[in-house]
Amino acid sequence: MSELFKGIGSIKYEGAGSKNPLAFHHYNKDQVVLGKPMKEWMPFAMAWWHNLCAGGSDMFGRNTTDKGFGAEPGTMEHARAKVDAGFEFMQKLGIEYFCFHDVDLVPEADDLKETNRRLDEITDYISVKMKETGIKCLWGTANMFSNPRFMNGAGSSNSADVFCFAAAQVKKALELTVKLGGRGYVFWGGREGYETLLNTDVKFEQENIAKLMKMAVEYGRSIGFTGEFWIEPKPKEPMKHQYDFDAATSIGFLRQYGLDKDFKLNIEANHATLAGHSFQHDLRIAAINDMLGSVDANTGDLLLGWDTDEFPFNVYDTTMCMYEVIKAGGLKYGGFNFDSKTRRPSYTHQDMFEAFILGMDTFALGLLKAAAMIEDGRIDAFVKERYSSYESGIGEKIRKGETSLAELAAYAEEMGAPQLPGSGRQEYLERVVNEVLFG
Ligand code: XUL
Ligand code: CO
Repeated sequence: MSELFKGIGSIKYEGAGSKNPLAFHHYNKDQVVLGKPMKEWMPFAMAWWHNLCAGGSDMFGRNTTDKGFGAEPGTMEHARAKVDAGFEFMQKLGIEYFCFHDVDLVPEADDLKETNRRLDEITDYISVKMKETGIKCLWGTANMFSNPRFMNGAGSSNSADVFCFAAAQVKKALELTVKLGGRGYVFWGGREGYETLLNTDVKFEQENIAKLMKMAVEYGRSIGFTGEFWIEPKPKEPMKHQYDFDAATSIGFLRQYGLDKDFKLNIEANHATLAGHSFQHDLRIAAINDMLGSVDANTGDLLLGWDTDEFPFNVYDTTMCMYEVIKAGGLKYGGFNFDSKTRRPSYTHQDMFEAFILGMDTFALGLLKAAAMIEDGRIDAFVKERYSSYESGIGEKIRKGETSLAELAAYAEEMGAPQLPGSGRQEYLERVVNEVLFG
């Protein structure tokens, strides 16, 4: 196998002063931060679909990037060329994990048996590459949204036959995830939602999605999948409304159907902002419910307002992300999957490398700055002080659940009017953040 990314060697850490576009300026994989090397805080992953498949096309124009890697697209030769390209790419960047959908790996055949045979063949090849390089699988999933058969959803489809096809894809994708030693299995419900309530039985559809997930858990555990299942919330796009709207909605769904023991969440930055939240918000909601499984690392553009899947660039966002991740004690099974693609005009192979370097450096800065915020201590101290009225007296009784409405009312009557609750000091706190970031 010959080198595909000629002229690009392995990417090294050169430090903040370097101007070399093909070097890390902040991501220093073995640098210890709060007791753990950077690479352990942030197991980075390459998304097969964006990096090896997406060619820069959009609704208005065809591909700008050549992702043939020397082979004819739509062939098994091309599928193998993508494996070669992917492993060379990950090795050069020091990326230790990848994530995949079934149909990212091979061209889908007309019948399922042939697609599955192709998947067996390609994963044999991927397994060899994994052994050779030490690169691992972070998570697998089934694409149940691209093929026209899934126009009304997969688990939520009105067609029982489509539901069966989805079940078959989930079964196979789980087998592949186990074969490749994946740490997680993702359900992103791209078309699990509706376009109009006029034709939709929401309750029935949600029950069916839960049934599909339950069967996936049972089957996955029966074939030795010991990792975590993750729902990846997203409010809309492609559907007008998607059932896994955001972290809070997905957690409610998992609890309602008894799936919360096996499932956690895969939080994607661009999905959180589409839901009208910040990335940090959905991470926090997941974390406080012990549901923070993994992260799809990207960013949207608030001026555009759709799922642009850009490489992370905003250090405030990655700082607040890593602040949540550190506070949650890190990700147990999960990682940071760059569900991100280069912009349409960034069409060269070098752009692919520079995009990952941007993402990894932006997260490294985020980790360093979040650790500094925690070590600085002013924000934690402020939050603690802000709730200090619950440390003693009547507040302590409320906190411990040792009081009643009648007792509180009597207390309030005695007190007269409470004082104002103390300034939130947002501007001060934001200045603290800036101070930590910029000195
Ligand atoms: C789509 C998206 C998916 C999932 C996996 O918005 O994020 O790529 O991550 O299906
Ligand atoms: Co994603």
